[in-house]
Amino acid sequence: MIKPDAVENGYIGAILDKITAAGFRIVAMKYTQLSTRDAEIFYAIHKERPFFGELVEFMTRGPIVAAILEKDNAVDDFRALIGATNPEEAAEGTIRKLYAASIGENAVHGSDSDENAAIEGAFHFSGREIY
Ligand code: FUP
Repeated sequence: MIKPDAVENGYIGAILDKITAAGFRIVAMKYTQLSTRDAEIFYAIHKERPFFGELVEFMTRGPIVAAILEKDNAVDDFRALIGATNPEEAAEGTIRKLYAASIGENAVHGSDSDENAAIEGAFHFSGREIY
């Protein structure tokens, strides 16, 4: 996902450019806004964390871009491309270093495993939206 902060700041094009330049193929994509229920389901793993309320508030405050990306070693390579969760700790040139302001508003989400990528892809897209 390209998160609401990056959409608000006009970074959709720049972020998609970095993603495709890094060799990812976009197999599904949509511009949409999460409801509170959507965000609570998507981030259910963080339900007990102190930042959960703020995370849901942030993720629902404006539109996002959701996408499924395909590449060999996609999960690890995408996490390397986006950088550390906290942009202050993200490597130079990574998407979060370039386009994110804080750990709470960090521009992009990437799946952390192939299993979660399948779950998260199915959360956003039906089979007929995947090419
Ligand atoms: P990541 O896998 O890098 O997206 O990071 P996590 O799954 O650990 O966290 C998901 C989201 O929770 C982050 F993108 C932002 C939010 N978060 C905070 O707001 N504070 C924290 O200390 C950790 C995560």
